[in-house]
Amino acid sequence: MKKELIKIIKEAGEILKEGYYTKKDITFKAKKDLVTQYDVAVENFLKKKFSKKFKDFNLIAEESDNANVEFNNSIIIDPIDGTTNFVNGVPHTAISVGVYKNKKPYLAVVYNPILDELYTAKIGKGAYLNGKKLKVSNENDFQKSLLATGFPYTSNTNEDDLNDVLKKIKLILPLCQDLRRLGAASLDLCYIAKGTFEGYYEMNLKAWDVSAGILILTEAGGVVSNINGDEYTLFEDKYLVASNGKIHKKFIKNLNK
Ligand code: LIP
Repeated sequence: MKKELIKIIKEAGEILKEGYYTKKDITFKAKKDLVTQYDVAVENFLKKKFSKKFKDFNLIAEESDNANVEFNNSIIIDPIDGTTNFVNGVPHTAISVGVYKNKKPYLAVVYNPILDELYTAKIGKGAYLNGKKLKVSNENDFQKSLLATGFPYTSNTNEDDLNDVLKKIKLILPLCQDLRRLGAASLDLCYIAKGTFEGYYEMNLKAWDVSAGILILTEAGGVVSNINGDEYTLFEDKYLVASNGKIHKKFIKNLNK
């Protein structure tokens, strides 16, 4: 299944790439939450191919109505993660696809066709970037750790969320090396997997933002949890906290100070 999945996602990458260099029609799903004709085109392409090839899986996708779709055995699709980057010509954007069996991650692909970076993972078989095995960093000093975060669209409309975003930045920033906001959650997780970042946290993520990145990171030796340090539950937990594992306890402690 992995080979076929990658082949299809690489083909879809051509649509993303074409769109990246073309003028786009932009509509707003909500304040600040963009969608273009390319998000829809990539999603439709993937759904059409997956429904033919992988009949045993339900398809859950960002631009679709997923109301009555069962999660158990599913392929969770973000056609363009980092849409704001995509629209503005920031080359940090990717197609993210996570395959779940009995609600557990099974296969994952995150593909940035602009930088030609293909991250893949299979449960128990490791994580790879363009075929090269990935391993998280060995840094265990929180003060020397480069972290990333994201600002959910809801923080622009919900004052409690905005206050929480600001509160956590105030807590974390003085304690770590620095804090990045690159704008694509799937890639943030891959960047920990390859040892670039030590950690990442964000609230209100959607399943498609992280369905693939979670497996890529854990297969590279990293850890994903909720804000209490317990198992992160897709579709349910408010916060996702991810790290190289070595700083995780400290990370959880510092986020909750
Ligand atoms: C976005 C992300 C971004 C995050 C936003 C949003 P989209 O996904 O990956 O990093 O901060 O909350 O979920 O909308 O570009 O697919």
